[in-house]
Amino acid sequence: MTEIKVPVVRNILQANERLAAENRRRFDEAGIFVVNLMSSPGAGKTSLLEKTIDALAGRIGIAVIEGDLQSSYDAERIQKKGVQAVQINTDGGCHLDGNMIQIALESLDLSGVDLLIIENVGNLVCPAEFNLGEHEKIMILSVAEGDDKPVKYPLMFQICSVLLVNKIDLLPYTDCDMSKIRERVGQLNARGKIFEISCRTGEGFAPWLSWIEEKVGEHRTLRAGKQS
Ligand SMILES: Nc1nc2c(ncn2[C@@H]2O[C@H](COP(=O)(O)OP(=O)(O)OP(=O)(O)O)[C@@H](O)[C@H]2O)c(=O)[nH]1
Ligand SMILES: [Mg+2]
Repeated sequence: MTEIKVPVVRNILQANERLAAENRRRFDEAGIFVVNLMSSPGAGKTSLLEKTIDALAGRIGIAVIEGDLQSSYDAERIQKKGVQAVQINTDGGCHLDGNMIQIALESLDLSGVDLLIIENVGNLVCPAEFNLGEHEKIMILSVAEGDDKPVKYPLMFQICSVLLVNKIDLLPYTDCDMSKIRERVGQLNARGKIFEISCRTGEGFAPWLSWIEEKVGEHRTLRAGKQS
């Protein structure tokens, strides 16, 4: 059994890598900075998008791809902010892949878009395995999930360049120890950035917004260089 299963899994991942590379070429040609946003269900991905859109709208062209098993709730939340959003329903699938992103892109007008954020399916395991063509992988951990998550789900913490620790307004009501999160994530991923935030109160948002604006600026410069 294992002799059959392993090559099949490898082929799926290789096929996905080709599609992700095509997506990446397309994003680079357009000079769009693309983020793959991951977390367990309910950690605050859509809340982060809503607050980030509120802060950056008018200065940065934003589009969003939403991934969920079912429903269009999240895309509707984003559209209420006046931002283009397309919903992918995986119909039971636990992660997005390169092909789903290609199909979703057909429904987006990328002219004037500087930043494309892909909200992956809520899951700390499978999304870590599938590249989408993004420039950065970002994850959210909410304090209510516990400070042991980096130990239990190490791959996700290893591959993300930014960890947003959300719901810090709830810290007094949990036994989550922020120093343990920092220490455990540091052991897995010494170069990753950690921002402590609350999507409820807005605390800690300034450094996160500066980071994303800086990245968008870098990609705008690349785009301008290609056009000149
Ligand atoms: N107290 C508190 N609640 C928050 C915060 N951020 C998000 N929430 C709440 O957490 C719940 C889930 O937030 P969402 O933004 O929908 O989470 P999500 O990760 O997009 O969820 P899925 O898409 O279902 O995986 C909502 O009830 C939010 O209001 C926060 O910083 N503090
Ligand atoms: Mg969501």
